[in-house]
Amino acid sequence: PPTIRLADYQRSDHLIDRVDLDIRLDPHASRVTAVLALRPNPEGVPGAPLVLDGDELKLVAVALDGEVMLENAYTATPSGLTIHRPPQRPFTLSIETEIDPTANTKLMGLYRSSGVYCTQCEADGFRRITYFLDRPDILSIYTTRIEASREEAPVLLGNGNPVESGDVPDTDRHYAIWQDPHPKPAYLFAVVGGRLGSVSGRFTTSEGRQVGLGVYVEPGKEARADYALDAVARSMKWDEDVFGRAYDLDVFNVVAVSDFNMGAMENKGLNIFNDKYVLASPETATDADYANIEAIIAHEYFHNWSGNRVTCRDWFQLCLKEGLTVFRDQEFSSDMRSRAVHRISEVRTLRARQFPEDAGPLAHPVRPKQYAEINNFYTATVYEKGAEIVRMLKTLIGEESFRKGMDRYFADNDGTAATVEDFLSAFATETGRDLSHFAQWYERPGTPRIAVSGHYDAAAKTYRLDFRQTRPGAGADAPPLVIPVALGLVGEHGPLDAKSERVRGGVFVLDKPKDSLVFENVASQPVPSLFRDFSAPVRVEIGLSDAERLTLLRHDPDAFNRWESAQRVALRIVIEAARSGAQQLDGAEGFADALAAFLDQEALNDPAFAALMLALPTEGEVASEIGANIDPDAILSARRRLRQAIAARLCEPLFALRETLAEPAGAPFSPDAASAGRRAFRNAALDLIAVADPERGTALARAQIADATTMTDRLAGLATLSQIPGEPREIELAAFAERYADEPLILDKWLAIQAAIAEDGTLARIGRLQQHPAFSITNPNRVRSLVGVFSLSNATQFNRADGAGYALVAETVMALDRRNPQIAARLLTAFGSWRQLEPARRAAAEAALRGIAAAEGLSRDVADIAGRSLQ
Ligand code: HT7
Ligand code: ZN
Repeated sequence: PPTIRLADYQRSDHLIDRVDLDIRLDPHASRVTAVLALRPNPEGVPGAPLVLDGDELKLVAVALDGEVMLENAYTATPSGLTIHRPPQRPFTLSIETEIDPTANTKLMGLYRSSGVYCTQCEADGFRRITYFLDRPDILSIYTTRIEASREEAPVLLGNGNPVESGDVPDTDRHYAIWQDPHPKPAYLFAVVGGRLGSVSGRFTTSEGRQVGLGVYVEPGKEARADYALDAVARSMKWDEDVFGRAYDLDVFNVVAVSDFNMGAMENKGLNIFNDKYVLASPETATDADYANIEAIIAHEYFHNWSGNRVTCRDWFQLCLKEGLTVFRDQEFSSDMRSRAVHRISEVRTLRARQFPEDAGPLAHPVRPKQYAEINNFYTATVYEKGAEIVRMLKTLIGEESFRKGMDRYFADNDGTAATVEDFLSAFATETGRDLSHFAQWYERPGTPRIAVSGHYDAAAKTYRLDFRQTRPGAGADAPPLVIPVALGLVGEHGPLDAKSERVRGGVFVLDKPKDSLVFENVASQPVPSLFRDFSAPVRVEIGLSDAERLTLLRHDPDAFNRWESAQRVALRIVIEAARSGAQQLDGAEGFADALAAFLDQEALNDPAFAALMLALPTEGEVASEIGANIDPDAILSARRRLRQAIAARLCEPLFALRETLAEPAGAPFSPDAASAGRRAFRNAALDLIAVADPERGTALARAQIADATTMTDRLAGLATLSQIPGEPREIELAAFAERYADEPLILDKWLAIQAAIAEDGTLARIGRLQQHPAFSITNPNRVRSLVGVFSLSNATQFNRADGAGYALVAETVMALDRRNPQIAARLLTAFGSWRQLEPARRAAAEAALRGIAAAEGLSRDVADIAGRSLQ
């Protein structure tokens, strides 16, 4: 497939000021008439042909300034419409196309999901609706008339504000007209038509605008939409309070659909969501679901400014909206919940998804320089590492300057399509700083490594830290990165008040390949606490002993580093045990004792944080830390042994804490962070009790499944039981499936639990589940829950030495490719770390990848991932 390069960016030769759409919805033959008000771009090439994008389109008619065009004046194919000699003045082009939304299994463009018409246009789906200049720097004002059978689609929604609606005389059809006054790129266009229930609310903006809020869901599920509606109102308020951003239309609607390629989409005034991220009730949704709904509602809403009012010039600038908006939603969730707990979960996500991506063949800069298929660049690097860059910028320039820079960015670029340079220049102007060096973060792939060594001079009472930064794969001439290192010193009895003139506001800026700093007045040998709050997305190499790390666990005022210290000790133990195979784990007892002391003092004060302390690094994190010659079986076994050692030591205290933290009978449900934290701790405790004593764990888990009043507890009981082979597990799994037979989103959790069982029988189990009525290859949520979870969260079975795990995923990729290439390609990214495996598995994974790469008729999406993975 052709490669598109950032360096080749050229302005469009034509502009589209207005778009008038008439969309007549029909299950198989929807008709779209687009009237485009075009003009030559004064900054483009005069007289250039007008080349409009299309994708699987059928042209019905085309007219220029109202006159039917002669056939030799244009060329139309399913993938494009070229007007050979467009007028050198403003003109209108009317284009009629016909589409079959029912046959649209790619879920891009206009499609039907459970009888509901909806659209998905990012990144390049609008061209599947009509011929267009489908690029984000073409901003137009849209008016949309939607028409449908009143019976089939009583609800008709579009972007902007509703202006008119009524019946189509002498038919069973009706229409609605929507007008969006804000110029937008085509990727933000949306319509919805269907039989939907809704809940509604109102919000008055800081500017006095009365906004009608609506959340539309499958009829009968309205009660499950209240939490999402509330999250919309809280997001609106937060963006006003924290970023000074008010909403700018009279309505804001959210629609939940059940077939959706990603989480949600920020179409102007009409956000469309995967129903998984809207629907919630205590009986059906877990605490994690509630937190995700809150975060994703906020994320899509925040795009209204970071993405919609200021959009991207081209898709290379994707991080400009996504990284920034992830940063904004992370801040929102931190304000709504516990900041420390949230930060830890952000870093866990980054390490689980982005670090491996950055270490493998799919690594790319946060702002890629080239792509073959843009849909493959909605990655953890663009989103999560992109957010970390914004966070580092804030750390470097300080809170006040950051807010001023953001205000300037929005003011200077409102209504335009911007670049990363525009973003940084707002902060450079505001602070008078040169940020060109900092901009390197957008350009270089790979996770930097920071080697640190500490030297205490007892006589001089000074402590020196030497830093050295390297980026894997970067040549010696590669410029160093600007890295904010938030740090402090900790002593045997607590934090030390030592000062260094190079540390301002608790932050040292490392912007050279090597640098040192000296703390004065250090009374005794300290332990350095580095990269507090994970102040930069780097790997740190420092030779601290377990004892030093456990000092940080006890005394570091930085909650993130307390947790991090425990993780580091656990990683050291697991990695050594995986390498040696030794049954005896060196240091496990001391670690378990430290955890016991921590629990004793703090579990009751902050159960959510305590639950995170109990969670050992995942098998994936251990593998990513080892980095080469990985044997997943050895990692699983070593990690299990450490869990057993900890569980044996903590079993009784955990049992007692679990009782103390039990909700009083009849207590009302709340999804808030405090209640969720108590549930998280109780369930982490249950899991460890079951490790120490499977019989007792089985009894407790079964009782919890039977008595649970929340989905969090019922599912946690089932998850614990799923790790204990035997009849009770199979009985409870079957009962759960029966109980929730009509709840696809709950059965997704049931599929996921089984896909993650680290046992030889899982492959056969998955084979059976693929035939189960709960599974469907046509629904992305089902595929992600079964095959996606298997590939990402079941390291030993996906990486089976006989290659059968790879074969299962490869077969699913191939079965999906024609139907939904985006989902197929995403599934295939599970092979991204294949080069780091031990030789036998590496060979098996490579063979599976080569088999896919050699297949005929691959989509661009899958061909791109397979090709890059093998590079
Ligand atoms: N901006 C959106 C990204 C997106 C997407 C969403 C649904 C289906 C296909 C999609 N392609 C790209 C979602 C977001 O990150 O906010
Ligand atoms: Zn986004």
